[in-house]
Amino acid sequence: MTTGPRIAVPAGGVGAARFLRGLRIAAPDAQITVIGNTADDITLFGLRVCPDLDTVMYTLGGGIAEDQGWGRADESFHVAEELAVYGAGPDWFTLGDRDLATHVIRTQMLSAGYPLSAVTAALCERWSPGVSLLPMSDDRVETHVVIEDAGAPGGQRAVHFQEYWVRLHARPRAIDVVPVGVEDAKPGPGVLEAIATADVVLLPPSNPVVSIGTILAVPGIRAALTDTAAPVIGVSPIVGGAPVRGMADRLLEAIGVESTAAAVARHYGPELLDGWLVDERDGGLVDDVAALGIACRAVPLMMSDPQAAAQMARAAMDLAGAGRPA
Ligand code: FO1
Repeated sequence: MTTGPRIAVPAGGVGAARFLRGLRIAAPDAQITVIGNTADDITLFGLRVCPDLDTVMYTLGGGIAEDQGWGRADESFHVAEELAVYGAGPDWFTLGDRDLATHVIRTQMLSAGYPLSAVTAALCERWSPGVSLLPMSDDRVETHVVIEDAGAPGGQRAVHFQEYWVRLHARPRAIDVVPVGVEDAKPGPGVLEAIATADVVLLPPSNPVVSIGTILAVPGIRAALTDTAAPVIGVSPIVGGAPVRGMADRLLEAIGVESTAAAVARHYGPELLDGWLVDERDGGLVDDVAALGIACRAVPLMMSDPQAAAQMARAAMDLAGAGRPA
C-alpha cells in the first residue's frame, strides 16, 4: 500500500523519463501518475509507434538504450536492414528488432479495438515502470510542423513532427506547430482525476511546445491544472539560454517565445505554475520569475545521472512543500 504523496506528471520523452527516474528515487513511496504526450506518435510500416510513452516505459522499466534515451538496450536492426533492402521507407526513423515487438503488440491491440490507454496498461504489465502511465488522450493527435520550403506552393509545407525532428534535424525554420486533431481530443481515462486528486503536480524539463504544450492543448487539461488545489511545480528545460538537449529552441521560436528559463515560465503562466526551478547558471532570472508571481529557485538542473535527477526531484518537491504563494 503506497502511503506517499500522489504526484501527477505531464510528460514528454527523454527529459521527462530521466526526471521520473530521479523522482522514483527521491520519493519511493509516492503514487506517481504520468500523463504521457502522444502527439509525437507516428504510423510506420503499418505499426503505431508512441515514442514518448515508450521512452517513459522503457526508462523506468529498465529497458532503455541509455545513451540515446529512446529505443531498447541490446538492440539489433535485422528487420530495418531487410526493409531497407526492399526499398521500403522511411529509412530515417530506425526501429530496432526488440522495439518492433512493442509496436506489433500495440498495433494488434489497437486493431482489436482496445483504446491506447488499455494498450499502454497492457504493455506496462510487462515493464512494471512503477508509475501509472496514462496517454494524454485515447484520441489521435499528431503534431505537424509548418516549415519554410521555397519549392512548395506558398513557400511552406507541413511535415510530421518526427520528420521535422529526426530527418530534418529541426534545420528548416518552423513557421507554426500544429497538434492536428487536438481540438477534438478528450483527456484519456484517469487523466483529469489524477490531476484533481494530486498532492503535487510536476512539469518535468520536457519540450514546452511539442510535449507539455500538446498535453496542455487537450481540452480540459490546462483548466484542470489551473484549478487543482495541488501546487504545480515546473523544471526549466532551458539552461543558459539553450535547451539542455534536443532542439526546443527551434520550436519556441515558432511560437514566439524566447529561449530563456524566464520566458518559458512566463509562457506557461502564473495561473498554471506555482513554482519554477531554474539552473544555477540562470540564478539571475530568479527575480524576473518571482515577479510573475511564480516562486522560483536556482538549483543544478543537469541530469547527468539518476542521483542528480533525484536531487532535482527533491528540489521540486521542496518547492511544492513551500506551498502555493499566499
Ligand atoms: N530519434 C532519432 O533521432 N532517430 C531515430 O531513428 C529515432 C527512432 C525512434 C524509434 C522509436 C522511438 O520510440 C523513438 C525514436 N526516436 C528517434 C526518438 C524520437 O524521435 C523522440 O523520442 C521523440 O519523439 C521526441 O521526443
